[in-house]
Amino acid sequence: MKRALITGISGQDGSYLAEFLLSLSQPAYEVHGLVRRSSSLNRQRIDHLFKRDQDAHDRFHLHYADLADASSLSSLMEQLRPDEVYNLGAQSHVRVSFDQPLYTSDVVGLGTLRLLEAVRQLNRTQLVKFYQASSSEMFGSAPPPQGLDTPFHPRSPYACAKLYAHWQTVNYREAYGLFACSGILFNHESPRRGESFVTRKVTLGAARIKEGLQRKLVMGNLDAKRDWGFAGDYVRAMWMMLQQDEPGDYVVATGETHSVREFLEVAFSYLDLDYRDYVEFDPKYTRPSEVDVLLGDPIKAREVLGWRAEVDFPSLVQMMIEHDLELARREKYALGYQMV
Ligand code: NAP
Ligand code: F7E
Repeated sequence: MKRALITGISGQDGSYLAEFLLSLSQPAYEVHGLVRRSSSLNRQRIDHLFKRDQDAHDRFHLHYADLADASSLSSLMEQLRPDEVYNLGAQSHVRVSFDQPLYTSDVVGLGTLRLLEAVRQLNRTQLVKFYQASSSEMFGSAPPPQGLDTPFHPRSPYACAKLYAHWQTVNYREAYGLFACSGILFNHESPRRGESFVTRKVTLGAARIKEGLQRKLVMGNLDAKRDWGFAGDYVRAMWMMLQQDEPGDYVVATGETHSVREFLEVAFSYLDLDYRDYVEFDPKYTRPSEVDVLLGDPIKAREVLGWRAEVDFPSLVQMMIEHDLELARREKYALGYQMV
């Protein structure tokens, strides 16, 4: 039985990764997640993992700790002695990072270093493999396509902090021989995506408009282009990186790019609506410095890991729209019920 520790387990990727690891049998995994204390519980994405079969339930555990608190990380590492550590925890919203640059840098940048230090101590007595959730935002304004040889040019406090964490990961590999991998993942989405990221904002908004629960959708820059894949596909790549003989860095992407406007068009048209009748602009949703075009080159992931994205753009939009339409219908039903 292998033991994995995941930071950010309550987030989109953490939930899919935990689900994936628990589904494996050769080897089977015991999955430990780091959660931080909040005044109300925030476990909607992982609740179902406790309700699976008894066997999976017994192999799934949560622990209080925080990337801002080094002592909690080293205690956890000492107590659990994991074989694999996946660092997915982050203040992951790019727009918010302009409002909270110091906090974002602390959790995303120094938080990774705190965790790497705890891993380095444990690695003296046993092999610990480390995965760092790096981001295509690190490429920023570098012209597309962006691959492992593309120079970085970050355009937000979030991206600068991720770049710091990326280089610390590379340096811990080179300086201490740590089995540390940096996965540079392009945008990946799902029905579990946070509601304030653009794809989910669109699919939730379109579904609520369809059901008469909302009249308009207020957005920022519709010309930005992103390489959007499905989160469920991307967590497989994280695991594959740690199963190689040698550690390394990888770009994980679909190799296709679409604008926010195209996403709107496809999403609304699934519901027989024209987005132009509903979308309004507000500069508060723009960023002081934007990343215009992201388009990844995942050649190494394809050739070395044998990984490729299985869900294409139209299927991803459809999956998210169908999920959010069901949510909107339930919301409408609950509202009607309250009025009776
Ligand atoms: P997400 O849904 O925003 O989840 C972030 C997770 O980090 C949540 O579980 C959150 O916990 C946790 N967290 C936040 N602050 C923390 C702290 N101080 N200590 C410990 N945990 C903390 O993000 P995601 O989309 O799953 O992304 C996973 C990782 O990949 C992140 O590092 C993100 O920056 C990176 N990434 C994402 C993408 C993408 O397109 N999704 C692409 C490239 C890289 P709470 O639930 O308590 O808030
Ligand atoms: O924005 C534009 C916005 O917030 C995408 C994170 O997971 O992926 C994500 O970062 C684009 C940007 O994601 C709205 O200006 C227009 O150009 O969904 P997003 P992101 O900034 O690309 C990377 C890879 C990460 O690592 C991050 O953690 O959409 N946009 N109008 C809007 N964006 C938002 N959020 N809201 C709007 O109303």
